[in-house]
Amino acid sequence: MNNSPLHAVSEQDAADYHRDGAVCLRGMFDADWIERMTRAVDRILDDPGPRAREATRAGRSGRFHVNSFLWRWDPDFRALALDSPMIGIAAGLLGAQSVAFFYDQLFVKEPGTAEITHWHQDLPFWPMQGNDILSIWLALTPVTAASSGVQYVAGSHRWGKFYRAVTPDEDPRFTNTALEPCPDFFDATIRAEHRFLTWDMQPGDVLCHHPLAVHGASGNASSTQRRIGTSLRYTGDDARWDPRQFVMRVEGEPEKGLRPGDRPVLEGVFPLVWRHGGPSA
Ligand SMILES: O=C(O)CCC(=O)C(=O)O
Repeated sequence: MNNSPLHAVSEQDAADYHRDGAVCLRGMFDADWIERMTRAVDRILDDPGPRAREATRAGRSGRFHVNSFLWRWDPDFRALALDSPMIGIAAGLLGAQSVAFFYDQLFVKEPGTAEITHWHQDLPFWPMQGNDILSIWLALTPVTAASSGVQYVAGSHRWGKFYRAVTPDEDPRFTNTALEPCPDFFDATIRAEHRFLTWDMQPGDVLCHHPLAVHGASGNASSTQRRIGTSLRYTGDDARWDPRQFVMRVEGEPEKGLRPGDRPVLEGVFPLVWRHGGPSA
């Protein structure tokens, strides 16, 4: 099982990430990781734990399962978060003095799942501010545009927009009506005005995206192929704790150890995973 990425993050990868807000890095995890995490996901689908959400509407086919903070109780997700190629990828793309783990999410769409992933930016959901917050979406199955590959609006992280958050199950607790809704980039007229990024992926490939990159995904039109992605988020130098209204609750009571404006690094909650020139914490 590889602990460093199978390929170093290149200057070109970093340039693509900064220009477009998203980049696909191929073959970063070996087959042992994929097997281990696929087994972990099977276990979690059977016994999903406290933060699971089923985003499949009543009467619709398939299953859209969303889960989070798995690292806090599942040993395989914990290893993925704290001791895996994720760390080298985050350090390589964030270019930070140090990197801390934020949280994980799991997105499973069974074959025939109609539910889309709404177009959104991540930062409006989070009690954080800053540009140095990287999401690394690891494919655990083959993924194509038709089987719900994540799509990005190229360059949208630089628009200066902060769109209203909409969760996969449209939870009203996130709905801040003071914010502008995110346009529907599936609409052909809107679509014609933008450049989109999406990649066919193999297990072990990762997508890396900026917290303000607009992204979404179709349903899973495949009748045979489950689609599994798990997104792990890491923070770098300019990330700041910002526990405002309409944002998700973080496990581990970070409000007891952090004040607004602090760098989100906190033992047991936001663990430091890498330091420039030093051993991992
Ligand atoms: O996998 C999906 O459908 C959504 C992924 C996503 O929104 C994310 O990783 O931020």
